[in-house]
Amino acid sequence: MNKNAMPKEPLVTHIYTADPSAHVFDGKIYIYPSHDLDKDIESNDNGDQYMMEDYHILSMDSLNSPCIDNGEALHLKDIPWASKQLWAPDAAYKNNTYYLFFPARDKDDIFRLGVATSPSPAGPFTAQEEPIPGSFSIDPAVLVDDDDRAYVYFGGLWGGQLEKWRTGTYMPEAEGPAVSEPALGPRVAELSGDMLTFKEAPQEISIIDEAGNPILAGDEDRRYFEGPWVHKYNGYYYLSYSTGTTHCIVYAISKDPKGPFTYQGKILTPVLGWTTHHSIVEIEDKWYLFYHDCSLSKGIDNKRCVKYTELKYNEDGTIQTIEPYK
Ligand code: FUB
Repeated sequence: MNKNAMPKEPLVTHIYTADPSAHVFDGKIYIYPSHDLDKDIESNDNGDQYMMEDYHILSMDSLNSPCIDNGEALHLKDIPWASKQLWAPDAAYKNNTYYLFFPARDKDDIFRLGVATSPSPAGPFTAQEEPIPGSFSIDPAVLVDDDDRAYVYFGGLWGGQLEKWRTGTYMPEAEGPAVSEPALGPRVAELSGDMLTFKEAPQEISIIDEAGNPILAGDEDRRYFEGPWVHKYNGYYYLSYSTGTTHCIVYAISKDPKGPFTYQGKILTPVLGWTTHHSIVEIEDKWYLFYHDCSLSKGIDNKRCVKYTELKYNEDGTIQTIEPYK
């Protein structure tokens, strides 16, 4: 039996987990993480060390309950179009169905986004035959808005290939913008009613500073790298994301789900390990940050573990910065 999940401790220790997307479905907490392999793989900037092959969904009756591993929910071999690297997933509920959104490389080594469906939030999930038409890059995060419209946010630099889509088509040799140019933003697309396709071509999200100027590519403390998450608080959309090379989770806010988003500050200072990836969810009138670090493997980048901690707002709606080891 797993112990009760304690704040800032690994939720599970029998497998390595990362990139937690947490939701409350049917009164229970479900966490959709990546499942890191227990394999020693040399790290590189392309992310070849993240060779994940399946998803396991975690659940808790409440934050005072043990965290359960519901077993294998989807395996690479059951995704007809995918070849490798099941990276950070997310889930959504609509049409009496649970949808698992995930990135994987296709047979041409290009990252695409896939969808799988299940009648149960814990799976097992059945993948669609093809990736979402027109999809690319990594880290899908889905917001089902109060008016029932659903948006998928996605994109990641370097191994996530976002630089290669600057012109709208895949250019294998393309590089990112110069340091003095606006940084690449995450992409957003509204989903169709059946949640299986984009309703429109993805748009780039603009992240700006207080003066309305775009955050520049050289501003590595604030520019978008990967791992978008959008939640709503007091009528504002909060876009949070990883800054990659500077290893923080930061956020920007907007009145519109498609932005522009105005940069606000840091949510999480660096954790042990190169990557940082999170989600933000309200549970029984309090807010929580789910995140990962590499403490379970004592610092091995591709062997991560999922944790949570409370997240607090100031009266003006800004978020208090969390230091993971205090
Ligand atoms: O887990 C693989 C990749 O590492 C994710 O897709 C990124 O967000 C980073 O956490």
